[in-house]
Amino acid sequence: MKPNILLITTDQQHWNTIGAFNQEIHTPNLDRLVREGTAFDRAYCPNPTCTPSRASIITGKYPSQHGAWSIGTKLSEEEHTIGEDFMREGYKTALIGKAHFQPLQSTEEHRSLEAYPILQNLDFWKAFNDVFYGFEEVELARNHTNEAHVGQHYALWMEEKGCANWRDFFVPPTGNMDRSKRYKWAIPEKYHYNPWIGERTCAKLNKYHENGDNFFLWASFFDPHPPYLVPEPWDEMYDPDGLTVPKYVPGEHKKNPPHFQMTQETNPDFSMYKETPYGNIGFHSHAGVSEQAKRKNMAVYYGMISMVDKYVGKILDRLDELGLTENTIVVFTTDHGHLFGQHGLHDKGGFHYEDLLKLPFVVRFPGIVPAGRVSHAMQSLVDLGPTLLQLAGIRSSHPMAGKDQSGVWKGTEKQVRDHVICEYRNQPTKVHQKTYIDERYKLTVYYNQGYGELFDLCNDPHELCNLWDDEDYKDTKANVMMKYVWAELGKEILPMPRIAGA
Ligand SMILES: [Ca+2]
Repeated sequence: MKPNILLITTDQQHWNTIGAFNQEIHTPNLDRLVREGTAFDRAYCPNPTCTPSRASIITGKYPSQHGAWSIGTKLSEEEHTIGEDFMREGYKTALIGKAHFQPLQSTEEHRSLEAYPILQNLDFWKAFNDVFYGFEEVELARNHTNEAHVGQHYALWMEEKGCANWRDFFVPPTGNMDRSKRYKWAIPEKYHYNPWIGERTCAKLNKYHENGDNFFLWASFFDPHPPYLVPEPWDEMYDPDGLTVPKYVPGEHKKNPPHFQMTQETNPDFSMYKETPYGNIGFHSHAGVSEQAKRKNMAVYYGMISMVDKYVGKILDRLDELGLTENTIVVFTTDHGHLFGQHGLHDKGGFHYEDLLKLPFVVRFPGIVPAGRVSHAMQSLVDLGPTLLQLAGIRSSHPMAGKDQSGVWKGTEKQVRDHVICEYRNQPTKVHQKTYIDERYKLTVYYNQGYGELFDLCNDPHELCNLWDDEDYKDTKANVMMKYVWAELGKEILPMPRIAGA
């Protein structure tokens, strides 16, 4: 019997936000997955932003290979996706929630469906039944909390549910919500996109069960990505004063590349990093967030995660009710991490700390993937494609850069990778960096720059001491640099096998 695949992702969830490992947060359903499956404590994104990382999930390639190198770009429809492999083998495929494979603006040359104004043409989405990047059925939205990008299937659903005034809960120009409102979102929970994703995912499960179909189904949640906004009671679930807030160590950026220190200034001039009309994520002042604001942000961020957890629970319950649990591989993860005060930084950008690159990552496959185990084997989101296909007994028709982790997930192999690589690029030549991470060291290089980062994750797990210019680490740096260059060569894709002597 072929296994089913249920991929559940959040957006921008810090690795240490599962209750089973962090007593300050309550996530009973994720804890259940941890109990019933294997949690990986060294899983990484290939890029700490949405489009590049999400495109890596469905292509098994790095952003420098699949071409969607930054947000604001588009994954080419020519790229092969794992959904196409699943479809070829008779699987039903669907994506519910956030795609973000395409940008918010469309041009003649680079057409985007996730763009204005088609994003909000509800009749178009009502009739939409094209295959989208290997997903036969998609039900999409594009807004994080109250953002004006609300539309597509989520808006249709709110109307179907009788929420005629849905525009009241979103900011202008789409809606009329006051932009200055933070933390408590007036939208009733029943109209929030979490129940929408939960309900529609369960509806797909019902249908697949009824028809006896194998499936590759992606439930793609939007939270806890900022803005920090969640309906009651979740906004007040956590007492801000009861949380351990991340610390900034004064002076910690002294040995870091210049953009780190600049974030701590009140009015930094980042203009030298900009070579297109589009800005660099995170390249602005991060200073001036009060202790009180940091606490409240964190409390609401945790509330957003706990709310997602409730709807993850509903999906897991439905698997149980339909008798699908035993034969379904469930993977829970996120597209990248989040900074909420660590190193004096907020949100994301070219700051390759573990907070941003490392992910929560749990796999459940009863009887096949050991239950209640924590594995230290390194994982990357580029590995998801090859691994899921392997577990389904499907050979991809196209080569991928990711590694087959199926033996590691099953516990029959200790590890298949001794490093991961994370890429980040916001401009054609500037803000172009890559990070190599192995068991102990993390090295970050910047295109055409003499500066960089070397952290010893064993002796300096909080990444406070950059060893890049440290004379005592000169040989170590040269060694790690060599390994990084090898890793770059090793991740190259062979588009076809060599089939002849000449
Ligand atoms: Ca994201």
